[in-house]
Amino acid sequence: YLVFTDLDGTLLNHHDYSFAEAAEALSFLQKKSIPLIIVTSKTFAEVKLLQEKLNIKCPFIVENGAGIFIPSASPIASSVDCDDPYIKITQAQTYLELRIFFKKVQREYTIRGFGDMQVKEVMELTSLDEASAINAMKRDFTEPFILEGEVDIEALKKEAMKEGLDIVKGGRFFHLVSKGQDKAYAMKHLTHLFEEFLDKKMRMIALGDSANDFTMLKAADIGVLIPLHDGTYADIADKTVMKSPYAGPKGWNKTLMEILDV
Ligand code: 2M8
Ligand code: MG
Ligand code: MG
Repeated sequence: YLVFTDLDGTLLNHHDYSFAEAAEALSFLQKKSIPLIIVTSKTFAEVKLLQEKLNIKCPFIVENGAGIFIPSASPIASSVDCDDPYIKITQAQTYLELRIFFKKVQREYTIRGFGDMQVKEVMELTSLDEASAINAMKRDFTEPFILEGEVDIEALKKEAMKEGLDIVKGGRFFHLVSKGQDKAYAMKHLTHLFEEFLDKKMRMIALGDSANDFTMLKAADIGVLIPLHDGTYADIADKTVMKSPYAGPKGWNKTLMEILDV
């Protein structure tokens, strides 16, 4: 198995970003050496720190699928001799390109992105502490944004598509992303690398709670939809996806333990 997981509202509690309730399943994965692959809207800087807290050194996927990072010390990277601590795989447009588009459409749409905000504002919107908010603002590929007043998000999406971009919805924010560079795409890409390296077929388990996770949940062998913090489920039109009974890390833990038959 490879376990792919979203963070906010999935492995991390929506309110305080804690993963304490997932301790049991986390240590089971460690014990069995099952790779835990983070697939998130968060940035490289945010995930790097979290990996240290989780004490894992697995490859990970940042900014909604835009970037895959493989620690150069991991076995899967052993065929290359690399000075950088991480090998980066990406086909996404850069943050600069996205910001140029963003500025242009701001003439017509009342949207406000992380690039327009001070650290304080990001802290207020996310309840992240200062250091974490600063890390969330270190974007390489995608722009989280909020709507101010009436915004025709479908029309904006069409504008984005014309430039090879797209808009997806996370837990708190909309995200301007590169078209096709989504969580499912990155998950499949990384799984393929594992399969080539290990020379065997891997089964993908994927867990997530929001619309930006749907492609990944559908593409996995086992997709798990975690309920939102209010107990309701995001509206996924797929009967093959399992529904976890509890929100956040509690549901993550329970459902993963069931799947792994512990
Ligand atoms: C943003 O992502 C979340 C994930 O679903 C959201 O849209 O609510 C990202 O910008 C991420 O970098 C940040 O840590 C997070 C904080 O809530 O928000
Ligand atoms: Mg989430
Ligand atoms: Mg997410």
